[in-house]
Parts: sequence; structure tokens; C-alpha cells
Amino acid sequence: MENNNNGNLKLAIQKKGRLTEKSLELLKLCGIDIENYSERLVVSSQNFPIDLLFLRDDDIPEYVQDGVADIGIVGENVVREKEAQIEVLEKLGFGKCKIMMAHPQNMPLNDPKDLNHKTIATSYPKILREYLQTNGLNSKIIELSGSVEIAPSLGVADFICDIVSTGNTLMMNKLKKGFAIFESQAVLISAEKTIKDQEKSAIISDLVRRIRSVQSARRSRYLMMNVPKEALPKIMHLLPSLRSPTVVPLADETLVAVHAVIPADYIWSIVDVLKQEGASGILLLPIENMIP
Ligand code: PRT
Ligand code: ZN
Repeated sequence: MENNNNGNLKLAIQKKGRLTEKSLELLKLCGIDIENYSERLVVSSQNFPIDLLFLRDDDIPEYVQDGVADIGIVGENVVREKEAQIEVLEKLGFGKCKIMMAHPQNMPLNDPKDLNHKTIATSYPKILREYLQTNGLNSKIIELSGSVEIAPSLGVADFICDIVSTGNTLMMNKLKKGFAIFESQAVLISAEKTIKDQEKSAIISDLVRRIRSVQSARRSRYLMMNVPKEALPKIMHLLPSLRSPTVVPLADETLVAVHAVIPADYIWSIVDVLKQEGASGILLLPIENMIP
């Protein structure tokens, strides 16, 4: 591999797949510039001491464990399945999916016990085996590397255990959702020895701090509105008291502008009352970063 020992932190991300774009977007929101990454295996940032390694997602836990990469971004499902010796530093809130049991119409699955003495096809044999053992079930696991959803119609398996996100793939294969055995999202991982390295750990702390500020910004919105002066006490009472809202006088002296940071979904619980109280020009803006 090129560029191995420049003191930069090596971050492994998925080369081409569902997590690639979101991983790069997260770094961008963290203020980390990555340019010209197409078709290259290793790319350095121009403004942060980090090198990106583009890898198959299945290889990321082991590469981090072995120190080929210092940290990585990968699905929790892959982390658990690979059983690598790594630490999860942060949940990243994207790539959310469930590993679910699914069944054909004519093979009901109402209870975990229905799995007993049946055959289940999956790409996640370790996660499935652990689930079966924990629940005292005795089923046969057929390990497939892809297209698990066609196993029942081929007569290879009674049930399947696979990643489900929208459920469209199940539907197209005439399968029904049973129940989830594992919930997953993308996580930032590291090997224990990387965290113990002082220089690397300082870069990781900086990165994690930036990620947390992006995460809390994602959960918040910047609310701006004009409100009648006499409604101000009541409206202030509606706003979360975490930070004092900003109140700005306007040319029209009967009105003031109110600005406040609120939880993203909160507006929908107060919008009707705000309007009743005469609030106008209500704007809700995204926040890029929230520095604690
Ligand atoms: O080439 P490489 O090995 O790197 O990629 P990959 O093909 O193994 O992985 P990829 O890109 O498909 O997924 C990367 C990660 O995204 C997974 O490990 C999960 O953590 C996460 N993720 C989120 C998903 C899905 N959603 C998802 N829907 N991974 C796979 N799927 C597949 C699923 O296997 C099934 O075939 O999408 C299909 C179901 O989707 P729905 O929407 O029809 O239910
Ligand atoms: Zn993969």
C-alpha cells in the first residue's frame, strides 16, 4: 500500500457500497477535505492528519484489528459477524438496518420456537448461531454469500435470516417479515492498541469530537420567527429552556424576531400554538455543526 508511514491516522471506509457516500459526507461535515478519491486505494486529507483506505466492508474489522488501518467505519452487523478484537468508539446513525427472520407464506413464523428443527439460509451464520443458542433452538444453518432470499423458493431452506431495510426485496421474493434478531447501524471502530498510542489517540479524539458535533447538529434545527411582543412570554415558555432564545427588535415595534435551537421534531408539537399566538415567517434551518 502507498503512503503508509506519514504519521497520519489511517481510516478504513467501504470502497463502493451503501456506506461509502454517507461515510464521505460525514467526514465533509466534520470539516475534513478529501479530494480525488476515485479509483485510488489510499487518499490523504489536505487539512486533517488522516489517510482514507478504501476497502471491502467485510475486510474492515480484521484490518483494524491487525493494525493495517487504525480506525474504520463499518456496519455493526459486519463487526459482530467477523468477531474481530476491536472497540466501537461511536455509533454513526446511518446505514441502519435489521437482520430479520423471514418466511414464505405457507411456512408460518409466529414464534421463535417455529424455527426449531428447520433449515435457515443466511449470510450471517455467527449472529444466527448465537441467537439460536441463546434461545435454546436447534435449527440447521445453510450459509450463503448472497441472494439468500431465493433459498426458500429453490427448496434449499425453510426460512431465511437476512438484512432488511425497506422490506422490498422480501416482498419481491414472496417472503414475509418474521422478527428481528439484530439491529445495526454504521459505527466507528478502533483497535485497543490504537487508542493507547498517544499521537493517534489525540487525532481520534479530535475526530470523535467533530463527529459528535455533527450528530447533535443533525438532531437540531435553528428556528427563526417573528412574534407579537405581547405573545413573547407565552412563546418563550414553549421553547426548550436549554439555551436562552435570542430576541431581536424589528422595525415594526409591535413585533420581535425570536431565534432558538430546538430538537428537529419538536416544531410539529408547537407549530399550531405558535400560529395561534400570531407567530409569522416561521423558518426552520439545518445546522451544520454544534460545538459544545
Ligand atoms: O462490496 P462490499 O463487500 O464492500 O459491500 P456489500 O455488498 O457486502 O455491502 P453493502 O454495500 O450492500 O452494505 C453495506 C452495509 O450497509 C451492510 O453491512 C449493512 O450494515 C448496511 N445496510 C443497510 C445494508 C442494507 N441497509 C440493505 N438493505 N446492507 C445490505 N442491504 C441489502 C440486504 O442484504 C438485502 O439484499 O439490501 C437488501 C434488502 O433491502 P430492502 O430495502 O429491500 O429491505
Ligand atoms: Zn461486503
